[in-house]
Amino acid sequence: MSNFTMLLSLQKIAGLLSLAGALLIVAVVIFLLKSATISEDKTTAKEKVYKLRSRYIWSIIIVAVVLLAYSFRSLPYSLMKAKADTEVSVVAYQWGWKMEKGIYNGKLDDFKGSNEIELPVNKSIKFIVTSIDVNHNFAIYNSDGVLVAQTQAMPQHKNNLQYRFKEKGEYKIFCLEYCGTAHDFMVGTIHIN
Ligand SMILES: [Cu+2]
Repeated sequence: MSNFTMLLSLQKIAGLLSLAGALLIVAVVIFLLKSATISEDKTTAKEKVYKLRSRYIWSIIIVAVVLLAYSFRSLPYSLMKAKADTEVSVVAYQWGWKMEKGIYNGKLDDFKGSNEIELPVNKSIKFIVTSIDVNHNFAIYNSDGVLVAQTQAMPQHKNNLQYRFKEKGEYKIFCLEYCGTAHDFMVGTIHIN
């Protein structure tokens, strides 16, 4: 299943959930309208409402905590800490990308890289990203055109971006930070084999 179809099915789930929520509200309103005709002692009614309210709040808290804990699983921080299998140095410039395997610590003017690189599938790749001139944004798109990872490319600063390519194919790099006239032509390619 591609990321795009996954997004679509997520949207369907969200749609069904909001429909269920709307139906629940309608049901509550109908219940309130019907029960409004039954007369009841004020103090006992108050107690009932308070009990219901605290139950309601506690169930919301429990649901929220469970959902929060569940969503932590998709945070990328553990991936970032894992040791990388391959390092790639990336230097952005007006207007293109230079990439080369390995950690580069020399002068950026001397950096020889290419805007195309071959990398292995299912390995943890650490991109060490910087810029030789202005701010750029190093953004990787898969063959479906879905953004899979990105980081800022900043002068005098190195940003680490760790990513594992799970599918073989051709990935494109675009700049997501407007950096001048030929910004749109800053395209690089990553071949995952
Ligand atoms: Cu740019």
